[in-house]
Order: sequence, then C-alpha cells, then structure tokens
Amino acid sequence: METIARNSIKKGVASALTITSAVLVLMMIFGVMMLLNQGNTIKISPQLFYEIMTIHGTGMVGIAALGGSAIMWYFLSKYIQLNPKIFFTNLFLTLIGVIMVLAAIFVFNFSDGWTFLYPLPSASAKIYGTTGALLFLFGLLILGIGYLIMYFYIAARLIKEYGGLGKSLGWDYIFRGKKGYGPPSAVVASTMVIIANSVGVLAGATALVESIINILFPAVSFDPMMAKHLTYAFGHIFANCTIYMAVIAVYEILSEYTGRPWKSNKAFLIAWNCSTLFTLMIYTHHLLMDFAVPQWMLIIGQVFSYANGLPVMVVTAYGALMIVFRSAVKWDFASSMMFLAMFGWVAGAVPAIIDATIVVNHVMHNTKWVPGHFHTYMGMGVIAMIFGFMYYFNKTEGTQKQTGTDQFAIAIYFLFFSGLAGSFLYAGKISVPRRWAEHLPEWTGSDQIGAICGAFVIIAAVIFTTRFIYGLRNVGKKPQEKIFKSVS
Ligand code: HEM
Ligand SMILES: [Cu+2]
Repeated sequence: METIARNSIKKGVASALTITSAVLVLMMIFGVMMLLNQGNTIKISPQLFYEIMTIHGTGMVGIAALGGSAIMWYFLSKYIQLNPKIFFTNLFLTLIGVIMVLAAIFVFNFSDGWTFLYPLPSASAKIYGTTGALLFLFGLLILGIGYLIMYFYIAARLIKEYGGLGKSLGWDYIFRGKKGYGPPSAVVASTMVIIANSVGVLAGATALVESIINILFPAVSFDPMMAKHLTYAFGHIFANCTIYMAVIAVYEILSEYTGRPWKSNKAFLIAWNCSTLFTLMIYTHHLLMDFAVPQWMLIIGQVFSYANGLPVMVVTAYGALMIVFRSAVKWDFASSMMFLAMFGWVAGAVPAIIDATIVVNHVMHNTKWVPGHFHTYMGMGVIAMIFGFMYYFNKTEGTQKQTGTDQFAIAIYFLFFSGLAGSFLYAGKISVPRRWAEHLPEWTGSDQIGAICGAFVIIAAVIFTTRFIYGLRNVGKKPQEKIFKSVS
C-alpha cells in the first residue's frame, strides 16, 4: 500500500515536472519574441505583443509555482504521509486553468497583463468582449483553488503530525527553550509557504472576484486602490513563495550529497519565521509610486523589504557554504545547479533591495531594472533549482547518468542568463521603460543582445528538457530503499 502511494507521488511529480519544463521552453520562446520586437528585428502588432507579455508573465510565474510545488511535495512526502490524489487534483485544476488562460489570450485577445489590474479587465471587456476577460479571471481563480486545496490539506497533515503549524515552524525551540534541532527544513519551509501563500491566493481571489462581478454587473463597483493592494499582495507573495518552495531542493540535495544533515538550528528557524511574517507585509514596495497610499505603509514596505529577503537568504547561503565546506560533496548536475542557483537568488535580490528604496524606486520602478531583478532571481534562482531537481529526480528514482552535454548546458544556461538579465538591468540604467511594445532606436541594442542571450538560454533549456523526458523511461527501474525518514 505504502509503495503504491509512493509510486503515485512520483508519478505526480514526474507529470508536473514534464509540464513545467515544456511550458518553460515555450514561454522562453515568447520572451525572445518580445525582445526581437522591441529590438526592431521582427515586427508584431502591439496587440499581439501585449498578449504575449500577458501569457509570458502569467505562465512563467505559474509554472515556477508548479515546479516548486513538485519539489515541496516530493520532499515533504519523505517526512509525512501525503495523499497523491491531492497533488493530482491541483495538477488537474492547474491544467484547466492554463487552458482557459491560453484561450482567453490567444482566442479572445485578452492582453491586460498578469496584473489584471481592476478595472482594466472591465474596460478591455468592453472592447474585446466579456468572454476573454472572464475566461482569464476564472482560469486564474481555478488555479488558485487548486493551490488552496493542496495547502489546506498539507496544513491539516502538518497539524496532525506536529501538533500545530507553530510547532512545525519550530516555535518550541524559539520560544519554549526546547533543546536540539527543529523539524526538518522541508517541513519548516513548507509550513511557511502554506501560511503565506494561502493568504496571498485569497487576496488574489478577492481581486479576481471583484473584477468578475464588475464585468457581470457594471453597476457594482469596487475601490481600485484596494484592488491594487490585493493584487500586489497576491503577486508579491505568490512569486516569492516559488523560491521558498524550490529552496527545499537546496537543503535536501546538498545535505544528501555531502552526507551531512541540514539541521534546522535556532537561527534557521527564526529566519523562516521572520520571512513568514515579513513576506506578508512588504508588498507595498510595489505601491511606492502611489501617492494615495499612506506614508506609513510605504515605509513598512521599504524597511521590511530589507528585512525580509535577508534572513532566509543568509541562513541558506551560509548554510550551503558550511555544509559543502570540507565535505566530500560530489559535484554533479544537481549539486552544481543548487549551488549556482543559490547565488542566482542572492544576486537577484540585490537589485530588488535597491529598488525597494523609496527614492530610487521613483526613478527606477517602471524601467526594465525591475524585470532585470526578477529575471535574475527567477531564472537563475528558482528555475535553476527546478532544472537541478529534475536531474536529481531522474537520478534518484531512475538511472540517469550525467554527460558532457549536461555540463555544457549548465554553463550555457548560466552564462547567457546572466547576459539576458544584464541586458535588462543595463536597459534599466539607460531608462528604458518596461512593458513597452515599441522601443526607441537608442534602446534596441540592449534588446538585440538580450534576444541573442535568450536564444542560447532556450538551447540549454531544450537540452535539460529533452534529457529529463528521455530519462523518465528509467524511473522506477532502480530498487528503492528508504521511504520515510524519521518525523521531527
Ligand atoms: C529566455 C528566457 C526569457 C526571456 C528572453 C524573457 C523575456 C522577457 C521580456 C522581453 C519581458 C518584457 C520586458 C518588458 O517589460 O519590456 C519579460 C517579462 C517577464 N518575464 Fe521573462 N523572459 C525569460 C525568462 C523568464 C523566466 C524564467 C521568468 C520567471 C520564471 C520570467 C518571468 C517574467 C515576468 C513575470 C515578466 C513580467 C511581465 C509583465 O511585465 O507583465 N521570464 N520577459
Ligand atoms: Cu514584491
């Protein structure tokens, strides 16, 4: 019985990773198309550009969440028993949501951006018809419901196993002086994610429902500023949680490869507790340009943005250096990706912290500096962790062996992703606005360089993806040893 459940868990994870990698490649192609258009190398209509921007933004963050969930689910299932049906339910609802979103964008011309900023969907519904807007809004709502089901289920399981979410966040060790080490890092991180992201998804769902009601019953309207708060609370938390899920792979893989457990000591637990709270508080750094937002909220946004990223990043980066230091770590695809991804994450946070400073934000925020920041930490952080985990999965559950091609692909990926992100940051520096379909001639150089780098990134991603899908044939062909590590 237990092995059957374990096999379904693996099947769920394998399906999620297959979808993730294939969608990633597709979204990257869209990314290069945008750059080619901005760089005046190809010409697409502004309408199509914004459709592509909408699918690229929504799709990338959505798929990072799916890949992150696969990582979280896979490792969490080593410590607590999980029902595979829940993961499949989320996967199924994700697929339905994605199909609706794709139809909304490419069949019904929805192109308001992932932000679906109220009342924009109602306005565009008047131009392109209500079908597209409603398909998009309901599609995202269904996606959100899938995540809520999964999170509430995990919360219930953690409460059952640990006696409460406070306990699985290590409060016994932080507040009650319990000695030793807290719950496994995968458990601590998962608890943080389900708390923060449930709040985030509920905020997003509220904003979606407001737009839906306003489209169906135009007489009923809502406060646009409030809707913006809800939307950015959602966007910030949801995007952040992708890394908090993916980072579980760093803990688990590096500790397995070095043969040293990643212990959740007090600093680790405190850092994760701080991040749980701060992640919920700091989304106002997206509203620094809104003069109607009370000053104190903006100051909270700035101060806690500094405080937020740092603790977990520091304990993770420091922990990773320590665990690897003088260990007999085997550097293969998975461990190198985890190590590099950690630096991608740290590097990506630096421009974000700069941008979260109010005076800088007024100059930088609507420039490509911002995509420069999140492409660094998403592309070289979260997505690198997901690709690294894909290899680890095939190796652990199957018989995948590393080849020179893999090493080549890693080098290409990081080299050219740095180039791509660098081209965005540079564009930010020369004040290129973000989200413009058309660029002035003096900006196109950075777009063209970005497009070339993007093309190489796609080559690497195609290699990762084909190697992954090809390797799946051997999953389950290796005799399995341990199933559960000890709980707590
Ligand atoms: C080959 C790789 C990629 C390329 C060429 C690319 C290209 C682009 C371009 C050109 C934009 C629009 C920039 C602008 O505002 O003018 C963009 C936006 C965006 N990209 Fe990427 N990207 C890539 C990978 C990624 C990855 C891996 C992620 C996240 C997992 C991501 C997430 C986003 C998001 C969230 C936006 C914002 C959309 C918006 O402003 O509404 N991209 N990307
Ligand atoms: Cu944010």
